[in-house]
Amino acid sequence: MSVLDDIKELVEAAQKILIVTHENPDGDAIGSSLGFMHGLKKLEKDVTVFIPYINRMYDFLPGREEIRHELSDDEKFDLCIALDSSDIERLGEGKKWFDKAEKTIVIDHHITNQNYGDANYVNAVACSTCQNIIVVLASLEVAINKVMGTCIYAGMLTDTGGFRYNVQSETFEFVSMLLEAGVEIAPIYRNLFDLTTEARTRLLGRALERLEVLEDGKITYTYVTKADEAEFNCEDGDYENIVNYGRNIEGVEVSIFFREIEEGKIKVSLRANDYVDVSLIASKYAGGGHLRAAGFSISGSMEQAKNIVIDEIKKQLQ
Ligand SMILES: [Mn+2]
Repeated sequence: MSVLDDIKELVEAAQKILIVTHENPDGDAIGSSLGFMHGLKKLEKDVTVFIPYINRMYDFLPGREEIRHELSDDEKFDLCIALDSSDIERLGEGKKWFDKAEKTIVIDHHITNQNYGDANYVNAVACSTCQNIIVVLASLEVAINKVMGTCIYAGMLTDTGGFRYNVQSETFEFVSMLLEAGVEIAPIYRNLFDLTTEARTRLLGRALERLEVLEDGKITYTYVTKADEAEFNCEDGDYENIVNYGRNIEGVEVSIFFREIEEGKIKVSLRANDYVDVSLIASKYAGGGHLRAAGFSISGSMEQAKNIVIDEIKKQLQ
């Protein structure tokens, strides 16, 4: 029996089904959860999606209002399905419910997946968990409709950075199926990539005004303070993506973004384009990240943080 048969058997045997996903859920986590919820409902299952916190950029997704942010201790589920989470710890609050469920299924696309369910469908070639959901729904003989397709497309779009990364020819065959189901892609793109708020735009404007370019155009940096965020009534996360504006300037290798978290504490975000390994400096300051995208916090004033970090980056450029 294939794992898809195992999943079918587990789903058929269950009535009350819980879907959980990883902490700090992204478009793929939320899209796959909602897309699969809509699909399982077609099989007349009683489906609950539990995600403690969701950024409001995902509010447009159909079924968003059904997501539960809390569960009470006496609730019981026949089956718990973990989506887009490579290990059980990443489920955060969802872990407890995964542990408690009678049976469990894991659907994911991370090559590092720990296969922690009773049945594990992990296809790491897929661009997203959402793409794997299309396969699982087909094996459950659920026809994808516009509502399911909209959620699934959102996950495929975000996990591939707008179909730039981790994409294969089959990715577009799956997208083609979603278009056949009636999915309208323009509003999804607008909601996820273009739509912003006044606060976010004003904070970005302040940061761009302050942008400095150093070392023959190879380094750029800017910053925002707590006072800036208060002035524009910013929400948490409104500063995200500012660092990429510097990175996108022609000739820039490293973009640095400083953000005052509290008095005497500065968060530093680093982005590189081609050859500087920004994870080196991040690990020196107990931060984390990847070769070309990393971050860490540093104690001191904004001026001190700027001097230290810019010096480090200059050294790496030599
Ligand atoms: Mn994913």
